[in-house]
Amino acid sequence: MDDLLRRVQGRDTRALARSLSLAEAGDSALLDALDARYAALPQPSRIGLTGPPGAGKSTLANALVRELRAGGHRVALVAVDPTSPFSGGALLGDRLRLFEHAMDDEVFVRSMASRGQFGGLAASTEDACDLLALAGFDPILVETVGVGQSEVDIARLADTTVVVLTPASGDSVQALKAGILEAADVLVINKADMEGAQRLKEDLKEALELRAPGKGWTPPIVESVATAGRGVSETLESIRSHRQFLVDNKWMDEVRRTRLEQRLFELAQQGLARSLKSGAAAAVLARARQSVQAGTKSPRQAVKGLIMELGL
Ligand SMILES: Nc1nc2c(ncn2[C@@H]2O[C@H](COP(=O)(O)OP(=O)(O)O)[C@@H](O)[C@H]2O)c(=O)[nH]1
Ligand SMILES: [Mg+2]
Repeated sequence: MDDLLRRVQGRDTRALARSLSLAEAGDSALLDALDARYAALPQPSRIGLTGPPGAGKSTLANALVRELRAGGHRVALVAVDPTSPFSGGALLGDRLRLFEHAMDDEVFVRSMASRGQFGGLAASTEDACDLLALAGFDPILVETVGVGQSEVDIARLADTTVVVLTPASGDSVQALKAGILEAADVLVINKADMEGAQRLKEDLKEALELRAPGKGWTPPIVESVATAGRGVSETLESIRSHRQFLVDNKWMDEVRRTRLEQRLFELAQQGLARSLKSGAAAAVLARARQSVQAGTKSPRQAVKGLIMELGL
């Protein structure tokens, strides 16, 4: 494994692809080897892209990759689709993107369709980001579908979160409901070539004014037509401004601290849940289950007893 990671570090694309598959499968030898390099991992900037399905996230991400690449960056894109039924498979559009950049060692595109067997979506995406960092990619773009919890997940994964909306499907109302605005550092109205873009912009401005005062950053609203490359440099410019804002106000460290804290907590929860199913704890859990099934204890009482008995 150490040899594999040395090759990743040496920017071997095949080794990187293989290590990502192993990490996704929760391979403990790989993850241990990665952890052994933890202190020396580079800290590339991470850009999240989220929004409803069909908003044009992939199209925009692809355009951003092209622009970053032209600017001399070595850039990676991870597309995570928690709604996708297949594991490890890539959607057609993603395959096309893989193809576009196939001959370019300075661009790496990867789809992650599975939730990861050992841990949540966020956990395996974090590992993927670490491996890409090891391979020298900077920045790393992470695209996720903004459904349910995932936009919150991505907000903590990324230094800057770009929320992509479109006038096509009455997204602004939806966005407010899902709390997607709270996650946004940059707002993109994509498909600005379609009717309703101005209306959506007004709605978003209004919503931003109602938003709880943050750390002094108001998300800029960028209009784009990703298919025509319009608004791509403006999006990139807004991302850079947000990053500069984080640096200038010394927020970057806090962003990373919060991320580490949440990652630690998530891994602790997973670890505890796993150890509950084995060894001495398993017997305690079995007894708790019996008393709940016999009706002598409520589930809450049983858990309280279990936690006491385990000394937690
Ligand atoms: N009219 C128009 N169509 C777009 C634009 N951007 C993307 N699309 C189209 O919208 C569809 C969904 O795009 P995709 O990038 O796959 O969306 P994602 O699900 O958010 O990743 C595709 O058919 C794109 O060609 C745009 O700016 N204007
Ligand atoms: Mg997509």
